[in-house]
Amino acid sequence: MPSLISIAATASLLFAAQVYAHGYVQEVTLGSTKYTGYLPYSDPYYSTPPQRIIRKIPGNGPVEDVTSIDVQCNGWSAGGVVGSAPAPIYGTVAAGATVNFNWTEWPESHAGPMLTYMARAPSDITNAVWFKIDQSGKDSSGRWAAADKLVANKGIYSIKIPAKLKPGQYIIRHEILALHAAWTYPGVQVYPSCIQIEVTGSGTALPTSFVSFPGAYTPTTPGIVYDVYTNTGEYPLPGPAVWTGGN
Ligand SMILES: *[C@@H]1O[C@H](CO)[C@@H](O)[C@H](O)[C@H]1NC(C)=O
Ligand SMILES: [Cu+2]
Repeated sequence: MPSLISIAATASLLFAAQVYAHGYVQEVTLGSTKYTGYLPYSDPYYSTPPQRIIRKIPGNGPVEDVTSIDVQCNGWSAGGVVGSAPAPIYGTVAAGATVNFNWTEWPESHAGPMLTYMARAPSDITNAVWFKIDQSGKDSSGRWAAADKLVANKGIYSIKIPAKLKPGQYIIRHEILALHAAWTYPGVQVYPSCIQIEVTGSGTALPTSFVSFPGAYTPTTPGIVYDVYTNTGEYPLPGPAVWTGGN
């Protein structure tokens, strides 16, 4: 283990994290291999930073401007933390395998959907290169992917890498949209996480339509603006349809 420069600074930041109580992906399991996520309250304090497959994030707080570059991979560009900066390594996973995202304790108040995109690398990920592989909003009994199901499942959300996806390097962009203040805009809280992977297998499928981040969501997109307290109707999941060609 690399040594911590400042235990005290880390401890006080961890305390702050609990006070604000939002969240991020702290661990990801690709098939059967577990990878620790980028831990914003301890990784920066190591003299030799641990190498992660998840791109750096500024903390456990949200991105609230859906038109900002920060919405891509979770950054705080005003504070000099560009979430889209490449991570040093990537994980390996077979097409068709399960990916488990392990979120830090998610606040019950933060209701909203969970959506997962991928982009094939290398590419300029500010272009329209993203396709959606999974989404989960509100079910017919009013239970949300986050927080209801996520909390019941001990912070784990699972997806599958499309089984016929062409092998190669990709970025997974997994996110929660917290809607507790989204009756107006700004209000939605975006919690994206970008994970670098190499997909193995013999598939040949690739999607043909793509969206960009920023771009896929606008301040007037249904589902970006949504009143969770009074709207008992179906939740309109924002972004494109899920690409099913890889299954
Ligand atoms: C999620 O990650 C944390 C931190 O590594 C770990 O303590 C916890 O057991 C993990 N949760 C599950 C359900 O594996
Ligand atoms: Cu919060």
